[in-house]
Amino acid sequence: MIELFSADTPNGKKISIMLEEIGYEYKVTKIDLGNNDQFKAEFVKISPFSKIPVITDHEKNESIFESGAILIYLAEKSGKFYDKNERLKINQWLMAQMGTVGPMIGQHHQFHHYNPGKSEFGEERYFKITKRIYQELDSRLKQSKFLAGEDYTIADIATWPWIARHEWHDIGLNNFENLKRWYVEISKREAVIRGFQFMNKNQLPPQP
Ligand SMILES: N[C@@H](CCC(=O)N[C@@H](CS)C(=O)NCC(=O)O)C(=O)O
Repeated sequence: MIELFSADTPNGKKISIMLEEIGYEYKVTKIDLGNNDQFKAEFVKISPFSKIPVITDHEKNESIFESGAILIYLAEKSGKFYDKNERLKINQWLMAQMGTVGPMIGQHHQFHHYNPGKSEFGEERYFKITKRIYQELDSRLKQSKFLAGEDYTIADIATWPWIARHEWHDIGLNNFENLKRWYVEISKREAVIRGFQFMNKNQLPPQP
């Protein structure tokens, strides 16, 4: 049994989607970030930077933090979405999500969605960077069906929940034909819908 410590955010959804995709039984333990649950001593023991998501694999008595590391762990354990022959490509797109897509779009959420009007510089900077990321992903998806090649992998699972916040971004997913095609196709996968709803059964992936 896997226990998923999480919150209803793009980083949190990466792991519920993966667990649904590989068909593992899992239990969700909610970490209420607004209530500072992430700083409680018990949680910090398994999450040194006080961040969700974390999983505990109770079968092995092993806890894993950092969503990219969790995806790799679950992919290796299940033998899914992480083809041994394609790992060099998958790792690059996964690391690009971890180092660029998530952190930059996360800042766009902070300045544009949660705190508009507080910093013109921050709003402009992350709006521009997010637009660039849309363009860069669109270019990649013009040449390739999925991010790392012909197959759906953990790189797509890591990236998709960030684009699922497209309504907050005000960039216009409809203007990016290839990114939209990829987004819509993944949003129709049953496991993705179940994983997306892991904390709120009424949510559906927003369609462009
Ligand atoms: N690089 C980390 C980022 C995780 C992250 O930023 N989690 C946020 C929620 S999406 C969090 O737990 N924030 C709480 C805090 O920093 O206090 C990962 O991918 O796991």
